[in-house]
Amino acid sequence: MKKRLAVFAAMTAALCMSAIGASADEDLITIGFAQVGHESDWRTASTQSCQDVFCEENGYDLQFVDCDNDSAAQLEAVRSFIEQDVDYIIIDPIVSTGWDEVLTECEDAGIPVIVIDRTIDDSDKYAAWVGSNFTTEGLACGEWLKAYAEAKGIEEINALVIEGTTGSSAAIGRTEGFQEIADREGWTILDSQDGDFTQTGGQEIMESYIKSYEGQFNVVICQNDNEAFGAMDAMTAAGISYGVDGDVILVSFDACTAGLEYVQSGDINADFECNPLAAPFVEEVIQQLAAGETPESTVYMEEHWYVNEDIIETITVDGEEQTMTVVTDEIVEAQY
Ligand code: GZL
Repeated sequence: MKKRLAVFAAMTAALCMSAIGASADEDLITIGFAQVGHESDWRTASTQSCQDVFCEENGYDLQFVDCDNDSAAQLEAVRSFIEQDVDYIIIDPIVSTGWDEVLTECEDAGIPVIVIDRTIDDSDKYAAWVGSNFTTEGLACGEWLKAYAEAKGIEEINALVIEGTTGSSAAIGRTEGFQEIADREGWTILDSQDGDFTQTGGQEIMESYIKSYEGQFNVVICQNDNEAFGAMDAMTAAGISYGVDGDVILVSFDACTAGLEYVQSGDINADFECNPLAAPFVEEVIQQLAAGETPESTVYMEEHWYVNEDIIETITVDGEEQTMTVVTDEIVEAQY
């Protein structure tokens, strides 16, 4: 008898739990997130930010898809979210075009879309965008390099650029911004190729650059830290010195923890931050939408420009004075 009662009690408890679970699931806000991929430290932090905020404890059911840098897969992921009839869709667009058709489908399905990080340039059918100004990042890089070269008595700049993923607004903006300063200052950009924001890509492009341009370049611009790590490996293998005490000025973007550690050690001269922690700002947008309010259409993340030396304290970008921050242990400790 006791055994039957014990079994009955266990079955009842299981039914209750599943019922609670079911009703709790119905109360959760469902979010579909189509993420670029897993190509960099920056991307890992971006994904973690969303998973930390949009968790069940906070009242969310996050449907996460890692699109592995595949634009077709990303469109497919968004359409799967429409089929699931999620409450909101978050997109970090691998490339900035080819979006209007699927965003129209989201609009027709009555599902608000929030775009984060990279931009969509061929459609405005989304509620808000939360991210960084990539052109400003490129301009800041150029303005700092101008001031740094002058301070160091470097008269000629012969630069190699390792770009991010072709077609991504991050690569487009950083390239355009730096190119504007290079044109103004009469610098030579010997080459500019896509390293796909990966360490492997950075190393392979740098290896090919060394074959073609060894002895001709004194600046390498990597459009993210993982590319810079690869470029460092390639230059070290070729016996080329870089960084504060080297023959080549090495500049990066993102300023992830590992990148700032290399700035602090002097291997990377400067690192222009791109803040990946957008999720709290996205949640604010979702809460405004849920309350029937109209969110800001554009939300810029706060970012800093990091250096090893305190030679250049400020730069002026688009008429705005901006601080160059010397990396400290505390800054590295607190970074994403
Ligand atoms: C920029 C982001 C870029 C990072 C890279 O906002 O889209 O993609 O700079 C990442 O690290 O791969």
